[in-house]
Amino acid sequence: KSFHVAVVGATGAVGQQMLNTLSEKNFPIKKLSLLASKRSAGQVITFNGEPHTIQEATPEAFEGVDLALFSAGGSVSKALAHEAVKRGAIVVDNTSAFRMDPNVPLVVPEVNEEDLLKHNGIIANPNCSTIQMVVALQPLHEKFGLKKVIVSTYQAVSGAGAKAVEELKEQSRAILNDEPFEASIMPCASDKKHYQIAFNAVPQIDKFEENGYTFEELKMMNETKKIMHLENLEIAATCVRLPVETGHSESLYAEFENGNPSVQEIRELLKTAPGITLQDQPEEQIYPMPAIAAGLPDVFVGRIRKDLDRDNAYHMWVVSDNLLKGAAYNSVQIAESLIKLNLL
Ligand code: A2P
Ligand code: 11C
Repeated sequence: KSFHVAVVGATGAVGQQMLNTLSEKNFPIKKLSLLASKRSAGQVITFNGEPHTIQEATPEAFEGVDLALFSAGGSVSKALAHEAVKRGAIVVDNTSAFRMDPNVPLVVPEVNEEDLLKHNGIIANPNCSTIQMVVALQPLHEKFGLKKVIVSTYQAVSGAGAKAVEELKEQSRAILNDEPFEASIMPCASDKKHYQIAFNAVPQIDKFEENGYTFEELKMMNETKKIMHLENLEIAATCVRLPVETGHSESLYAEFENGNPSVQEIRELLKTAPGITLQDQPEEQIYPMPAIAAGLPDVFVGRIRKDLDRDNAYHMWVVSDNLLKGAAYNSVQIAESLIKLNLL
């Protein structure tokens, strides 16, 4: 069986990785529709050696589509996802548009694949920084019962799109050449002020909400509860942008309800857990880093330590490619799970 697949936002940072992942996984594609804004219509993109012309994303562009992978921003998803479903497609949406909708499963296959069984046409792909965290937490939760999480992130600019990567590169060049520069995208294109990202660390990702948290922080907190089915989890996030091109890093503090495993027990559990590569040999200076994780689909975990004051608490460092497991790779995995469960 093969499928008519549409990629919405095919010219973007995530869209490009969707195409790479579909190709690398040899996803069964009968026909491919590459959709983007009117600006890109007519542009040609090569997929598996074949030229494909970009079309404007319109409701009619979804005629005959079986699977639509959306990554063109929340407003595009809100305008077009239902149009695609109406025409018979299953939508895997990479934006935050539908993630907290109770009728929409929010899925990381290693954690809650079975939630796909309840889908109503749209499946949401979680935020990148949430995905890598829940992949690392789920095997520990299954054994020890997760009680509390405190996470601080060190996020790459590609999470904010292709233009943000350009801004980092241009600013870096300008600063190294002692030339003037302007910040026009980071930390958040739609917010009032913009700050330098090159040679900086910015504690704002997305806009601030009234409670003082940013939307990115709230996404991590709310999405984790939904994906792991842990409504009462105690969780707090602080999200920071760094001048890294690709690969989000996270410092995680996790407290458990049952037992106080040794670091070695935790390592053994994570070593065999799906989607995880353990890189934890401090004596050899082996630990995860974005420069090594970028381009790879796994979630990398290291620096596992017991808290020195609390027996049931642990610290660890989690790194993953935000465009792959954080976005495109997870979306294609969702599509593969749909096939496996006979839902596509
Ligand atoms: P385009 O290149 O035509 O602007 P990124 O996250 O890297 O910024 O990419 C955003 C993606 O979303 C791009 O593929 C972009 O296409 C697409 N996009 C932006 N606005 C629209 C729109 N109104 N309709 C369809 N696609 C859009
Ligand atoms: C970032 N996490 O790194 C954001 C990007 O909700 O899918 C992903 C936004 C989202 O900027």
